[in-house]
Amino acid sequence: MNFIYFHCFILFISLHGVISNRRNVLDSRICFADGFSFGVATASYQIEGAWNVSGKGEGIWDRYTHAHPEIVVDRSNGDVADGSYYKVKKDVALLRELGISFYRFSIAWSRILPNGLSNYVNEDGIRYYKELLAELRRNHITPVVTMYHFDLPQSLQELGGWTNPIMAEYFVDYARVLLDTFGDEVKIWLTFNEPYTFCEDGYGGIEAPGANSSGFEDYMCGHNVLRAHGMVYRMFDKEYRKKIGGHMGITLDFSWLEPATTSEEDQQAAETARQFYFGWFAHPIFSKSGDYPPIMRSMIDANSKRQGFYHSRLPYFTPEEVKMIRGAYDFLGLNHYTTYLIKHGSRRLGVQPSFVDDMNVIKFQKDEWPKTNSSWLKVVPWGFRKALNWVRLNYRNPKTLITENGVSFERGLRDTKRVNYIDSYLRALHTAIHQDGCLVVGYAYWSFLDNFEWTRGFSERFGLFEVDYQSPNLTRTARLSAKYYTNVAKTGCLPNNFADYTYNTD
Ligand code: PNW
Repeated sequence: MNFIYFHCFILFISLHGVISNRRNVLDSRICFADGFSFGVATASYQIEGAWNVSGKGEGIWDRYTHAHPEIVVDRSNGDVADGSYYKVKKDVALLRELGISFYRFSIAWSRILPNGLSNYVNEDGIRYYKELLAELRRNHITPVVTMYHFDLPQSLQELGGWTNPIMAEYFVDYARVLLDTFGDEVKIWLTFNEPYTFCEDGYGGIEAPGANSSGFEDYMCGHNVLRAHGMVYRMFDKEYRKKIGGHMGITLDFSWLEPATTSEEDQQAAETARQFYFGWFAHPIFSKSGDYPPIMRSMIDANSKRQGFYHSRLPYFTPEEVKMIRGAYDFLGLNHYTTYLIKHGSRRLGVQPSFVDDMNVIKFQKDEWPKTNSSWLKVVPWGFRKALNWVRLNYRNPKTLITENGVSFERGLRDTKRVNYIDSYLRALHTAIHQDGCLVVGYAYWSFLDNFEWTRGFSERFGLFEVDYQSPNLTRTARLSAKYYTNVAKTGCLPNNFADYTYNTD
């Protein structure tokens, strides 16, 4: 068995439920199974920089941050970011130091296809990712590759971006280039990162491309992204699986949504919210019946009618599309950061029509929950366990890879709060696996490095490594959490001597 196959084997044929034999009977540490993998995650626009170098085409985040610097809190952009485009050797050396077994990164569509279309391939883009893959291979780190992490080529945005049904076909062409070019090296693929986030925030809100058309364009985007995902998965299954092997999934984000009270109304509202926020993309792919969640279908259809539309604002799939999309996965990539409380929205809320209005719930967080440097992110580890169990119960316990979990705090290397966050979330994950039976095969911390956090610029730092944006070579320095995570990745166990990571600096 060659090396890459071996790693995929280890990652995916997980020794689910088998307690690690790394320790002896007197060892009371919490340990993950031997087959469980630890990794870290990043995304192209957030770390690469080199936005217009060596033939790369313009992406929507290039255009958006240049045209509207005021949208980003510190008026920054990803022009330079972490300069990872120039630091393949350095970054992989740090990954190796971490002792992790996989690295999740994304490919910038416009670096490979500058115009978004497959008739012109940018050789330097291919060179860059090939170099990265070769370096990972040399260091025995398995690549997990996201095809699309928010950065559509600007030329395709001019055609309406994800609101245009033809985007699904262009995405298939792009995926074909990736599978043909990198399929020998990459065996674990994710089509999309967080369609909810880029459809709702990008087409329903003010993240790039900033369409700000909630209740319309967000649903169009979601519809075409689901079609695109299904089409790429079917192509992979039919034309590539036998030839190159591998596994394909999609990454969805799921913040746990807990009813604010025990009232029937709030329980109902929380379940509706889960179906809207997560089921929107999960139900068509992972449920037995496929298609949009019934509650989403009926509420948006009814609202559309009441608002005087002849057609529902939520598009309909053809029966063939339902079938194509249903079951289009080998595994689920899950991003989880935080938890919200949900109350029934007894009055119509804000703008009509909109996604939030369609759902008719009120979402908030408890003031007592520990704060972080991201306004949306409170530390609630028990929500992770609940989210994983909801997935297990609703979608027949799919094989799951945690593709992101992480937290932002202020600058500084003594990040004891981050160590606490990771440790508490890993404990919740361990319980979900070993007590509840959730089939989770690996975990990636977000993020490897501090990076460009979209409209929050460089103000929110998620890295295990701090990046000094003042220094000309963008110096990376390990935080305490890097030391903690290295220990976890190397031993597969959560340390008992937690104090080592909370009070000492070296
Ligand atoms: C993720 N929420 O998005 C993205 O995949 C990353 O690119 C990003 O850097 C990371 O989070 C940290 O911000 C999310 O509100 C944005 O729960 C918001 C939420 C979750 C994920």
